[in-house]
Amino acid sequence: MNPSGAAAASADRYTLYGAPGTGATPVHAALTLIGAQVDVVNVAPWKRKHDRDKLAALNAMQQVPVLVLPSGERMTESAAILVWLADHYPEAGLSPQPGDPGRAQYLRWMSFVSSAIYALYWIRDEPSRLSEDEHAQAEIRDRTAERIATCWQIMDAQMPRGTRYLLGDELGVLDLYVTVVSRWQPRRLRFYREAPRMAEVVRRVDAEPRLTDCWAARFPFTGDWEG
Ligand SMILES: N[C@@H](CCC(=O)N[C@@H](CS)C(=O)NCC(=O)O)C(=O)O
Repeated sequence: MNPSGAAAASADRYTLYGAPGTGATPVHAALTLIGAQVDVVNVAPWKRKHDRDKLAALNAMQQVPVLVLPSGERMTESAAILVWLADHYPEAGLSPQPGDPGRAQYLRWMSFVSSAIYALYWIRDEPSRLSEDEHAQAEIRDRTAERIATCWQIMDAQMPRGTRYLLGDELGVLDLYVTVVSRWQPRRLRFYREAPRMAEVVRRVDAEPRLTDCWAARFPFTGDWEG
């Protein structure tokens, strides 16, 4: 990042709604790399009615992340937030910018992670949303785990080879997104098997020194975190 870009970013203050380990985590990681200020509001809507009520005024879907921009405008949808941040701070080098030959594939995979994988957690995290039957719920958990694994395989097979990160040699928002979403069920050990190319990348992002404090605060590597 160039020094004038860093100074501009550090004057910007965001409010980020979302508990540790949620889709707010890649957003926090992006804001950390950008150098912007972040006030965090730890809401866990799947756990507490109080948090759902609090979120309802900000996001009718009662989901996190919600990001309040310095202008006061509110954004939801993790992929859109990450794309917007990377576009808004081009000096941070977090995405191929409009006009870059890598832009189409970047947008394609950002959308893929959101729509093909992340969206399944609305069902996986609470299978009773689709069925009251406990056997059916177990089946839903198994089948969504398989579907997520297949999606990672499909994505892995199409990632370029020989680059440090998913789309090149610069760490970008797609890397942050995959690094966090790959930690959700069925978790990392399965992900490493299904997506060996992306496994190398997420391990590199886990170990990124600029993100050490962010990971420790927002998604610590503790217990049997890999699964
Ligand atoms: N499409 C949304 C999905 C957000 C989402 O599912 N967030 C989860 C936490 S990681 C949540 O708030 N779940 C509560 C619920 O869906 O009731 C996005 O990409 O931001």
